[in-house]
Amino acid sequence: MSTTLYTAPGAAGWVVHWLLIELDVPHELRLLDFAKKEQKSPEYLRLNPAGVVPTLVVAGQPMTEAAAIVMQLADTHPAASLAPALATTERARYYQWMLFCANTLQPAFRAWWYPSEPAGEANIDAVKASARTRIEAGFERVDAHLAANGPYLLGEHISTADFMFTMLMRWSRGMPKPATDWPQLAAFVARMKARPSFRTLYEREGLTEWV
Ligand SMILES: N[C@@H](CCC(=O)N[C@@H](CS)C(=O)NCC(=O)O)C(=O)O
Repeated sequence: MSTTLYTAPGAAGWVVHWLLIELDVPHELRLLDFAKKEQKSPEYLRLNPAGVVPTLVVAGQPMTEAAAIVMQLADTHPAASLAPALATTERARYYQWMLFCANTLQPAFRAWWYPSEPAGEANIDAVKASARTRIEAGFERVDAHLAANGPYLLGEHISTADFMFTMLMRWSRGMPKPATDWPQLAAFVARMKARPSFRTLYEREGLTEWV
């Protein structure tokens, strides 16, 4: 079954790429060049009409939305136990943290990185200030959660939510208060970075920051 990931270095496909490596899924990597607007090319828009990355094409079927893709990868590779069993309390918590990442934190990062989108160039400062407040509140919440319920978001068992959250932490590295300023988050990410797949991911995307 052929698998192709379209992403850009360090972008939202980072978590998908990381899980493909972690799960040992053979795949082809297509790194798009944002400077050349390759994510807006007619060929790519046929796969992902929003013109964003990632897109994962499995056996000819394109799938978009990073969080949805990683949940699907966990379910289709059950031996790795990266998602709890259906209809359990743990599964409910898993949905909660995945959606917290995708629905609460990730849009705040989109606003931080693309601040003219919500309300034009004139409101960039207000949009960034609001994004920063929301991101820091999210980190505060997870830091307290890990202190009480860690070491991972679901407790003892690692899940795709931890990989997703690590990506969001990484995106804060140049912000006024990066995620690693919170002690539990710093300890958490040190564990995630120690995974051999993390190093491979960095090599394949050609990344050097936040190692
Ligand atoms: N909700 C989407 C958001 C994806 C997204 O915003 N990707 C950014 C990179 S992190 C992108 O492709 N930006 C290029 C653009 O908007 O033109 C997902 O999670 O897949």
